[in-house]
Amino acid sequence: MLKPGVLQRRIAGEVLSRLERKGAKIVALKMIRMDKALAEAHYAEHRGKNFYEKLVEYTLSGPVIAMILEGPGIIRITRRLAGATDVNESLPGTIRGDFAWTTRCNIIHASDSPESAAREIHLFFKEGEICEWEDGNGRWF
Ligand code: FUP
Repeated sequence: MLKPGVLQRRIAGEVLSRLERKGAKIVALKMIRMDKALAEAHYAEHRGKNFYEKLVEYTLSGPVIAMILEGPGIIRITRRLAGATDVNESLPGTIRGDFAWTTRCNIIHASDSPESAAREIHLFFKEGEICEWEDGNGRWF
């Protein structure tokens, strides 16, 4: 999920391009304005932490771009491209390392396990919004 700062800063194409050029296959993509219930469900694991309220506030500060990416090892690869959560640790060359100044506004969310991916896909997408497609000869480009 590309957080509100991405559209606010006009870097949606740039961030999406990094994911795509690596080879991530987009099978669902949409721009939405999350509501409080969705933001709280999405970040339920952080409820009660000192950064939670501000995190939800940031998440609701503008539209987000939600997407489902597919590919072998996609979770690990996407999180490596995203970089470390803490902006003091995220390296140049990563999305967060290049574009995020504060940890709260760290630009991108990427599911951290197949279980959280399944949960988050269900929160953001209806079945008809997922578009499976074939990569021509079936190779992984
Ligand atoms: P990640 O899986 O990398 O998105 O990281 P977490 O699930 O641990 O954190 C979710 C979001 O909470 C982060 F993207 C930013 C925010 N956060 C803070 O604002 N402060 C913190 O100390 C930790 C996380």
